[in-house]
Amino acid sequence: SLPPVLLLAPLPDFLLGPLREVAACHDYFHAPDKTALLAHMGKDIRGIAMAGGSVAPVELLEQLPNLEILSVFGVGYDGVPLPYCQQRGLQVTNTPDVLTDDVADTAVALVLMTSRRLGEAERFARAGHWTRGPFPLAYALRGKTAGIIGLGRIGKAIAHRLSAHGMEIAYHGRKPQAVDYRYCDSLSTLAKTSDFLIVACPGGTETRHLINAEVLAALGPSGTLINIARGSVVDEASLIEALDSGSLRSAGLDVFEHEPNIPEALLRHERAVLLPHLGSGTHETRVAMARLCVGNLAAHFAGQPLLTAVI
Ligand code: 8YV
Repeated sequence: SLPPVLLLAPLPDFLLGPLREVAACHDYFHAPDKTALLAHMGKDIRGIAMAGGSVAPVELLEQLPNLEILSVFGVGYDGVPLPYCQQRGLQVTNTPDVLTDDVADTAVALVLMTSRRLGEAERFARAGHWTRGPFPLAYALRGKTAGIIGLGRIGKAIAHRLSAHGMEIAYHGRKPQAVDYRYCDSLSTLAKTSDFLIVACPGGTETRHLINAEVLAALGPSGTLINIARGSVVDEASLIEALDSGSLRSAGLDVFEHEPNIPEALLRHERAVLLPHLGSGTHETRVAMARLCVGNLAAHFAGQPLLTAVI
């Protein structure tokens, strides 16, 4: 019989198909009675499959005494309580690298959409306003500074792309790296120096509300905030205030604090470009992510080395 695996998120068919060949899937996310499912299956569950944005609370993991592995369908594992997993000897895997290019492309798209006001321009054209006069001028990228928070794999791919657009690159992270970009040892220095502040760091408690009113004030009235990482990194209330008061020019967001819910104040804001967390959302990348997510579970249950282990 196949090892029982609990599904904590809605997962695509091209993941579930191959997963069902190596595991018996129990859909916790869609279960009408989660308590009954846990009472019935909890002690047998050996694996978890979840998405990047989903959460595996300790209280749930406590009810799975035979759990061995959590496989995240995403690179971000901020929904996994890592210290608890470490202490219990649970394995955790994610899907790095395969999504780097698509997420970086999404960041560049948001930079272009905000700087050139492409969303507004598209709405303008569709509404037939062009016949009454031209769309207002926007802002160029050449010579502007992109400040990247978190120069990891995705941050570097964003830096590479934006350099090709003629932008200066600065970054902030835990430590300087052997790269040609300018390191800023504080977030407010980075924000002050940046025209576009780009969030590309992990989510979780350590980075919660890193982008607060003070950082947004340092970014200033000609600044733009871009977030392709996690909604939790940005204090959304402060962001809305900054946009409303004009102390920030614009924002390009693929992630939100309480997604899929987006605050009304952002929905109605002309200078906010909003995407529904689609950074890695291409056929090619999601299939590659699914292969890793299932491959890690399959490898574990076959007693083979994990493909992409976090711990
Ligand atoms: C996905 C993500 O949206 O990789 C991540 O951390 O947030 C995204 O790639 C998600 O994991 C797929 O549902």
